[in-house]
Parts: sequence; C-alpha cells; structure tokens
Amino acid sequence: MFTNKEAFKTYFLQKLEMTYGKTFEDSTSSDHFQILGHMIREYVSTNWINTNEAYRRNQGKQVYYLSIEFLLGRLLYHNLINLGIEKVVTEGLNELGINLRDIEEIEHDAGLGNGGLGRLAACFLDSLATLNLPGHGFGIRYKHGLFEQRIVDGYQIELPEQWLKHGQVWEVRKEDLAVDIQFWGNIDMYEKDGKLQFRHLNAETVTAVPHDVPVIGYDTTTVNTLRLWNAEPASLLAKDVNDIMRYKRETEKISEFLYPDDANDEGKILRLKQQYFLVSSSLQSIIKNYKQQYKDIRNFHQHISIHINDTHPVLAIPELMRILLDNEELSWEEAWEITKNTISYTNHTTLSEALEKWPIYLFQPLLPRIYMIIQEINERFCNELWDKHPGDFHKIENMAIIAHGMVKMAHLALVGSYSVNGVAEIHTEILKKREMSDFYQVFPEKFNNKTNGITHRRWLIKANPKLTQLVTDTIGSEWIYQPDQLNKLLLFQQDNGFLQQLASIKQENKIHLAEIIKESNGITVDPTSIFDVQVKRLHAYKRQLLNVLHIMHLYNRLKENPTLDITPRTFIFGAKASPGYYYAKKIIKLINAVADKVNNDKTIQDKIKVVFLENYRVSLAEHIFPAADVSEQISTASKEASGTGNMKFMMNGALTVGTLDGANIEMRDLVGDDNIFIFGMNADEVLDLYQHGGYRSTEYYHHDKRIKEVVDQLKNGFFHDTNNEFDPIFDSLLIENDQYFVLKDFHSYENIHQVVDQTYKNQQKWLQMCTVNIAKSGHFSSDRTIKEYADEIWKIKSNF
Ligand code: GL9
Repeated sequence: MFTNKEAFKTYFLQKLEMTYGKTFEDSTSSDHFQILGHMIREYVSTNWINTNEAYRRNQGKQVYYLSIEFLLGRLLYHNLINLGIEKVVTEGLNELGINLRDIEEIEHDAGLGNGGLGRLAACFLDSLATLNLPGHGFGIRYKHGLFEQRIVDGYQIELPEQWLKHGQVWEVRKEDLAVDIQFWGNIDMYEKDGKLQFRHLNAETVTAVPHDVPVIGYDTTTVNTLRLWNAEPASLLAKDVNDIMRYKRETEKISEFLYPDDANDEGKILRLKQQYFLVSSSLQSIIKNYKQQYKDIRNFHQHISIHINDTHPVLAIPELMRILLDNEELSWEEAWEITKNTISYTNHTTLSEALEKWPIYLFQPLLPRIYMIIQEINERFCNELWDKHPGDFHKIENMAIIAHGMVKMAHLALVGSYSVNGVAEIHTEILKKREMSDFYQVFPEKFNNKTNGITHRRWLIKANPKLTQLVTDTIGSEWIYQPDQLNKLLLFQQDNGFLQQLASIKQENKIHLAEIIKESNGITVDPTSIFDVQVKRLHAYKRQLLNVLHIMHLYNRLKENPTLDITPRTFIFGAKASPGYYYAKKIIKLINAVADKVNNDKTIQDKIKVVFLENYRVSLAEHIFPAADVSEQISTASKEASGTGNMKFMMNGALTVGTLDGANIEMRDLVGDDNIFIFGMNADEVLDLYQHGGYRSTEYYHHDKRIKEVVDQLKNGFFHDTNNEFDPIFDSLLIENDQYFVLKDFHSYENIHQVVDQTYKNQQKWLQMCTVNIAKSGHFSSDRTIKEYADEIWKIKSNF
C-alpha cells in the first residue's frame, strides 16, 4: 500500500470509502488522519507479529521498561519517517490536494508524562526498536494526560487534556490479556505441607486491560510494544447499585489522570494505587509470557530484565517476590536471588522533596501482602547491616527501608536491584559521594552512570528537515545510523558556503516560529533578533527567575539609554507549573507581566521582546528547538540531574548559556570552553555553601545596584500591580535567603550575556560555534545511551 504513490492513493481512497461511507469530497482532515493511522498500523502488523515471534524463537534476554510516564507526543509523522514512507505519502496526498502537515496537526499529543523523565522513556523506546533490541515499555493509559495550559491575564489556567476523545488509532485493546489486581483486604496465613502460605482475602479487585501501541524502529522490521494498562471494574456482581457505582468510580479513577507533579513526592493514596496497578499488571503479564515459553521459573533473571524508571515502579521488587513466593512457591532465598538479579533502577533526581516515602498507615491497608514482604526485606537488610556495622544504630536507622513510620522507596530500590544508575556523570558522582553514599559503601558494584540522550530521529530528522538535508548533503547519510558521525561536520567549520546555508536554515526556522508566535500571542517578533529560549517545567531550581530578572535589568538599561548598542533579542519561554505549586505560578505571572511591559514600550525600539508560549508540549517543542539561537540551561549547579532539552538545542545548532550542571558539563567537555557560555557557581561550591552556610542574599541586594533595582521593582509598583502580586518572589530572594542562589549568580549571568551579545555580532564565529555544537551532539543520541544500558546493565542483544 506504500510501494508507490499510485498504490497509496488507491488504497487510501478505498479505505476512506469503506470506513466512513463517504466520498473523498465529503471527507475531513480528521478522517484522513484516522485512515492514514489505520493504514500504518495495518502495514506494520506483520512485522509486529514477526518481531515477537523472533524474540520467542531466539530465546534471548528481553527487557521491560516500567515507567509511570511516557511522553510520546504525536506519532503519525514520526512513524512515517521511521518506516521510510514519508515521501510517498506526502506526494500521494499532495496529488489529492491534501497537505500532510495539516493532517499531522489533527493528532493530539500523547502527553502521558510531565517532562524530562517521561520524554526520556519515549526516546528510549524509539532507540530500542531502531537498534533491534528486545525492549518493551509498560505504562498506564491515562484518560487525561498532562493538563492543557491556558494563560489568562498572565496567569496559568489548567484544563483537562483530552487525547482519547476521538479514539486512539495507534492502540490495540487486548481484553483477552487482561489481569486482575488486588487492593485492600487482609492476609490469611495457613500451613500447607509444613510450609507457611499466604492468602489474600476480602480484596477489592481491579482489572487491568492492556492497550498495545506498536513502537516502530527506523529503517528496520523491528516493531516493539508499548503496553499501556487501563483500569476497569472486574465484575459488577456486587449487591446494591450504590456499591456498584462507587466501585466503578473508584476503579476507573486509577487510570484517569496523570499526576501533574514534577519532582515532588505527592503522597496520595491514589498515586500509590497507580504505582501498584502498573507494577502488578506488568509483572503478571511478564510472568505469564515467560511461563508460556520456559519451564523453570528459577532461570527467570537469565531471560528477563526489568527496569524501573525512578522509584515510581519500585513495588516491582516486592511484587515479584510475592509472585515467586506465593504463586510459584519458591523459598525466600530463591525468590530474593531472582528478584535482585532481575531489577535495575534509574535515579532521576537528588531533590529531597522528590524522594518518595509512604506512611505505613496508608500503605499497609492498601497493600497488605506487599507490606509484609517489604517488612521482611527490611528486616533481613538491617540484620546484614548490623553484621557489618555492629552497634552503628545511626547508620542502620538512616539506611532502613522502613523507618519513622515511613516506607522509603529509594532504599527499597537500592537494596532490591542489581544496578543503580544516575543520568549524567556529575549526578552519578553526587549520588555516590553524597545522597547515597551509605549505600555506595555497601554496594559499590551496583552504581553506574548512563548519561541521558535524545532520539535524533524526532529531534533532528523530524523536527528540522532542512538542517537534516544540509547535514546529509554535506557529510552523507551515515550519521543517521551512527550519530557520532556528525563529527564529520567539523571539517566544514571554515566552509563559508556551508556556514551560509546553516544561517539561512536557522533564519527560515525562526521565521516559522515567529509566525507561530504571531498567531498564538499576537506579538510581532523580529526573526533577525537573537532567539533566546528557555523551555522546560517551571521550577525554582531551574531559575526562570534569573532569566526574568536579567531581562528586567536589560530593560532598565535600555530605558536609561535607548540607543544602547545591543543586538536585538527575543526572549522566549515555555513552561507548565504544577497546579499546586504557588510560587512557580507566580513566576509565570511575572514573565507575562514583564512581557506586557517590555513589548508595549515603544521607547526601546523593539530591541527586546518577551514571549511566553502557552501549553508547552512535545509538538510545540518540535517547532521551537530548530529556531533557537541561545539555549538557557541555568539551573543551580547540582540540582538538574541531567537535562535533555539542552541536548535538543545543541543538536539543532543553538548555543548554550549554562551552569556546570547535569549534562551541560559533558557538553562543555565535548565542545570545549570556546563553544559554550558557562557561568555561575559549580556544584561543589553550591553543595559546600548549603552544608556550611555563609550565604547572605541581602548582601548581594545591598551591594549590587543592578540587583537592588530589579528586586525592588518586584514590589514598588513598577508593574502597576495593586495586590502585592510578586511579594512571594521578593520574599524568596530576601527573606528566605534565596535558596537557589539567583542573586549570587546574577553578576556572572549578566556578564556571560554580554559575551553572547558580542559573539553574535561576529556571525562567522557564531556559525562556527553552532557547527561544532551540531558536530558533537551525536554523543547525545539516545542510541548511544541505550547501547550502554543494553550492554552494561541489561545484557541484551540485538535481534539481528
Ligand atoms: C528529571 C531530571 O530533573 C532531569 O534533569 C533529567 O534530565 C530527567 C531525565 O533523566 O529526569 N527527573 C525528574 O523527576 N524530572 C526530570 O526531568 N521531572 C519531570 O520529568 C517532570
């Protein structure tokens, strides 16, 4: 159906007629999207079946990636590219008078994630399939993904997201593979053949129904699976109608909403239910599959690896124990050996507010058998610690899995897995030396680093077709398969023809983004100005505030001297704040207040503009990265575990203004100090300052006129706000002593932006720097990351 455009057109029209009983003339873009989606699914179905067959036949080890979030975005165009049929489809549709880019817009983003952690999982799926690796995702089919953001009067408003409203073309519902999950109730202990047995009584049962989404690799026949679980009532045989309604509501709530929290321990019972729901359904399904293929459950870990993406799925450890003990009737020692050798864990943050812990009083009633197992794991672990450190109560108390009425999820992950990795070199070092140093002493062999990556297929090939073409015209197409080969671009640093083309592609991408900005915000921006971009979740540690204060400072300078010689700049923001994060929402309001003031002031001659793009999401991001000149990666050093947006900017030829934090450090190491703008304190300085104290933000306020001026403007009516709108921000800086060192790093940030301004004036130099960044960005392809996970952690092999 995709061999040539004639065949495509014929099939497309036929299917349109058969499915909708409509003529082509009466059909809508939405019909076209659905038909095309179904055609793609049909087209890959044989490969999908064959891939699973081959995995079974080969008997190789397989990995299951458990994640509470998968931030997929749109799949249509990405799938067309991976299947290599984008050209045929584009041309065929053109002849029918349809623009593929219009159809693409019909698709709702699958926004089943909050940010970096969920997007990483999506990139990993793409790399696994492309590298023909037997790796599948398990997640939750939230009815509503991350909320839709509207900006009203400068404030964030949240609306429920509706990606399932018009059905989902990519998924296949598999009712026959549903499994049951048990909550609440009590555990009955009894003896059988002299062995203690456990039985779950009076449980409330929930059915998990899998919805499988094909994960299509690039230029390969491999089609892996993302299995998303939907929560449904098990049976409605309960006695009275009220009971039935209550039960139905309670059950469906489990997969209704994605928790919109970013790096925050929510601590709500529904969230714990979601976590166990994901883990129990996934493990039951994995074990059922395993047993269809292999006889001896004792070899489980030789054939299966289960990866937990952060601690959210950590109950995979006690759940696997439960199945091995209660269903498979293994001994504790046997079950523990298998479990420990099956589970690997990635830590994604050192923020203490994100470390999940559950109060026993919530945990135990909801998951009585799981709690018993965790107690036993804890007891045995504490005994081992006691043998190693007799009398060291303090250490044991700090490391225990259950302590002070809480179950500590990270401790469970550290004890019950064979591998623990951080997501950038510095992050892993901080885990080893600081956050998890006690555990590192006991299990040094478990710790390793896997620096994050992004799929260059979505973030370069799909998002930036023009740059993709230039790269391929310049160095050939091998880089698509081996992104390290982007290195060959280094030879073209002095090639003015190449640099000119690079410049004009960036210009075209900026014009395109300017159109989007005009349409969504009504603001006219100059595409020849520097596009300076900060897009990411809104969080105090990411320091959007530093960026805003600097813009206010620039504005003040321009007011003083309207002829000030600066390169015109457009500051672009995109960020969702967690709905309950009051402070973050104030920062959004502040950005919009500054935008209002600056954009409407004629006296500064459009030298700076500020734009807040609403509803930042994957599909919007695909238009932003290709159009950026400057990438703002300005977190307080030590706080951003890795970052992945930084890599997307780099790959699209933006230059980074960044702190020595997360993967920025590895980016600096690759491109060299001359090709990146580094500023501010480093992680050791920050951590030492936290540890020993000695920072007084008021000193910076009093001693630096520039700082005093902008901080005062938060309070002195500069924004004509009558209700002390920005007091919480003012207070965070001065009363709460500026926990993220915004004022301390201000001077250095201001300086580096002057360097940026000067450098941009020398276009030749700027473009050379862009070239080096693109050339070195291959290292940050998630193909590299996934190869490392596959070889060093999971020990899985390519199917071919
Ligand atoms: C995060 C880290 O904060 C990022 O630095 C990191 O790049 C990603 C992926 O490893 O993980 N951890 C985390 O909880 N989030 C991250 O982005 N938050 C969200 O995903 C919202």
